[in-house]
Amino acid sequence: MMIQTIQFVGIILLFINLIPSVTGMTVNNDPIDVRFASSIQIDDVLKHLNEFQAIATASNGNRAAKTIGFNRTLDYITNFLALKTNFKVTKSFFNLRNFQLLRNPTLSSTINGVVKTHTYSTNLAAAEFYHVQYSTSVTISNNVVLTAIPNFGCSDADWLAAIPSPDGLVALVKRGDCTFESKAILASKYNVATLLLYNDGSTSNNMQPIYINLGQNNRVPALFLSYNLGQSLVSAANDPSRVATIRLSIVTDSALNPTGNICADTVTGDPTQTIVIGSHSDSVPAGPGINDNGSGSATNLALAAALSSLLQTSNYPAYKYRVRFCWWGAEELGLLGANYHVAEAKKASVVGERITDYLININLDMLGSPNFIFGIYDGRTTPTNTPAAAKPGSNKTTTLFQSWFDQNKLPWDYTRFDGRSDYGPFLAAGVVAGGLFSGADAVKTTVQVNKYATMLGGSLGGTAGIRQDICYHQACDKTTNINEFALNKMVQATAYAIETLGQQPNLKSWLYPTREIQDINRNTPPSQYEYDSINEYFGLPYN
Ligand SMILES: *[C@@H]1O[C@H](CO)[C@@H](O)[C@H](O)[C@H]1NC(C)=O
Ligand SMILES: *[C@@H]1O[C@H](CO)[C@@H](O)[C@H](O)[C@H]1NC(C)=O
Ligand SMILES: CC(=O)N[C@H]1CO[C@H](CO)[C@@H](O)[C@@H]1O
Repeated sequence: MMIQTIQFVGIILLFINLIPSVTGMTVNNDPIDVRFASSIQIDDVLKHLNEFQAIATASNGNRAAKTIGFNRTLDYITNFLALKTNFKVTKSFFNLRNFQLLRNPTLSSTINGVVKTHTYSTNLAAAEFYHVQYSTSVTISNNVVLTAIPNFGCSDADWLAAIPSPDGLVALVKRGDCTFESKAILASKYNVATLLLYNDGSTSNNMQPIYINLGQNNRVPALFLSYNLGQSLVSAANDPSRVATIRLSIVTDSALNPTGNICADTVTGDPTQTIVIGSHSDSVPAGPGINDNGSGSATNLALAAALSSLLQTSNYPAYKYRVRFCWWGAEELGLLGANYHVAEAKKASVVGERITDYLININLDMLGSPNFIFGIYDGRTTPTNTPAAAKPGSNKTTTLFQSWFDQNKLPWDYTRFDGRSDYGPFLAAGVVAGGLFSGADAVKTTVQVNKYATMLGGSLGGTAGIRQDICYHQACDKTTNINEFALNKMVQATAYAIETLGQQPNLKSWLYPTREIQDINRNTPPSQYEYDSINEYFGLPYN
């Protein structure tokens, strides 16, 4: 995985860097054609939001992945694209696994004939063990021998050194040194009956079991043990004078649900230089998801239709680059749609489908928050695992959005660029990213309200001390939860960004300036871990 990233950086470094003097407002000093930005109509966006609302109303109140409301959303998007664009539309399905405990897991140990039943509790301070998200099901009713994996179970060497060999046994592995996912992958490779992870006891906070998520791709049954329980089982397993065995059961619903991504490509433009505009098509189960993130999806649809008709206008300059609009499934469950797409692109060899064919990912998530900010992802603060290649371009994309708000005398704010939306997997794969965000559960500050009121006029300043979206992830995230003024500006800003990028004479060298990338590489050696752990997206402990 890491090798791939380095190769990608390598390819980028080969591009001749012309460093065009593009500020975002001109192309070779010619003003850009801004017909896209000015042609886009807020009503076209609102129309889609009303349709999404109608779908949710007719589908148990939401449009979440794995539900009929989500499927109807995908049908609506595909039908609209077929009717209103000449784009090439592709729907690709991936399997989404359920994870639901059907009953509490059980665990007992037998050491030299002494049976102990261990305590499961959702109160982690009282629990000796806890379930692991995406563990598979298992029932071990005969006594299966325990084996302790040396060190942290992070390398083949650790697993090969275990006595007895872990094949078919229950394996104990201590927290630390690598991600829990890496440990689980090795556990699966060495064919364990169950993986028992345990806390490391390094501080008083590291005694009890913790909640971890091994991700959709996990293939082993697993539990998480307290340090004390883990330690006592390790001592027994390592003591030749004792016989240590385990009985346990983990019963989950892990049914597979096919979930779709939709992408729609312009029929013109170089497929090896693609601009990807992404948004997510699912809502949370709690509500219709009209702001989160119907606003992004609806904007994406309106942009696709407007660009399709402009590009068929004879006097509108054709873009040198292909533009691909995508609607990712299952963002709310951990960026699964975008993650799947990027993972496939890393493996792909078909021209136009490879990760190296992507120049930039613009992400549209929440765009019409009622107590909005004009948030621009802050490209100066890419997550630490971002390859150098993606950094300068991400910062330039931030500046590009800022220039539109500045030209239009509108306020704006930087917003966190921490990888926790669908652009995360692209950025981690070395693709430049950027986008807009109108605010979720953060509180709008007095400073912000004053700034927005001064620049926009009193009532548009919003309300200090309340959240930017009071209906975030709730049933009230309906069409009434949209600030149309804010959404309108966000839509125009996005169209402007796409239009400016599309009209660059050499977008590749603008986004991937060789010298700056080399400087960053010289100062910061590439990070060791590939960013594809679901735990990292959610900030969960991962080692
Ligand atoms: C959604 O569509 C997929 C793919 O066609 C199908 O397998 C699944 O059963 C549908 N889900 C629901 C809840 O209708
Ligand atoms: C980001 O861009 C701004 C404006 O173009 C520039 O002043 C700043 O130095 C850049 N920061 C980084 C970290 O690249
Ligand atoms: C940018 C943004 O905040 N988008 C939100 C869309 O939905 C996901 C999951 O609900 C949130 O985590 C994101 O914050």
